[in-house]
Amino acid sequence: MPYQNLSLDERGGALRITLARPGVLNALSLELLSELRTVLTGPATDDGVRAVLITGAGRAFCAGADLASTSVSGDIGAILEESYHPVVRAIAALPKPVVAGVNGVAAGAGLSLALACDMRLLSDQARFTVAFTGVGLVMDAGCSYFLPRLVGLGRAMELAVSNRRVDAAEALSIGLGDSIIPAANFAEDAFTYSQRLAEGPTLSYALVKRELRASLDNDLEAQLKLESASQSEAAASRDVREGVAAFSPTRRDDGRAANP
Ligand code: T3D
Repeated sequence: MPYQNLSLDERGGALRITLARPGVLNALSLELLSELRTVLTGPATDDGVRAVLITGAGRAFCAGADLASTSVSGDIGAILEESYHPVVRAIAALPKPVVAGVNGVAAGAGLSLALACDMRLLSDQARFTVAFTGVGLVMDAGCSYFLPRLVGLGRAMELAVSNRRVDAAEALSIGLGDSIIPAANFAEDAFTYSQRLAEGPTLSYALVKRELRASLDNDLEAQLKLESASQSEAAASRDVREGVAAFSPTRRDDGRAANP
């Protein structure tokens, strides 16, 4: 299926989704959001896809809502529910790691999109600005849920009212990013990073994603229950049999095997 606002490529079980409106810093038109939702609830759910990378074409990750095509005087609540929330929910629901490859600036709902992902891999040219209050709006598309959980309440408030630009080094130090790689070969290196995730134990990663996301809201008792249930599921999988067998004395080739 052809997409007008995204490009897709797949390698070694990793699906790369590139937001492709570089002339407007990959700003989110309703068409782009609709295509993103289609991919996240379609091709990205295929069993052969074991990791997803979302990144941006050109010098930006995403500048947020397309302010040139969006009317902020209409029923924004309905627009959010119809166009933005399905994307945020689809990322949460995918049972595989979804990485934001933040190649450049992420602003407003572009920041929200990066925060909705499971991890944020930053180019050394990445920068963030909350931006919403700069145009008289408030955080949306999950920003007010994820941001304080990642950076703390006070810092989230400070970022939201100042709209100052946070560079990659600061983003890493406050928990907005998880690692930084050089911009020079970012598109390729971020794809390789996602491919490595795709080679890992997919069920294990899916269950860890479920545990971590649930921990944002669960109390200790609920989380302990979820860990037990998740561990039982993981323990029944082929990945765990292979992983544990690698430590079995009968498989050792260093001459120290216990049971000849
Ligand atoms: O109804 C709804 O959908 C409401 C939902 C709202 C959610 C939101 O996301 S609200 C927040 C929206 N985003 C912003 O307010 C950010 C606006 N952009 C900026 O502040 C700056 O562009 C950046 C900090 C992101 C980058 O600055 P810089 O100096 O690197 O680039 P620039 O020169 O400002 O922008 C380059 C071009 O992209 C420029 O077009 P031109 O002059 O080259 O033809 C600029 O107009 C365009 N652009 C940047 N951001 C947007 C945009 N076009 C449309 N929408 C944008 N958000």
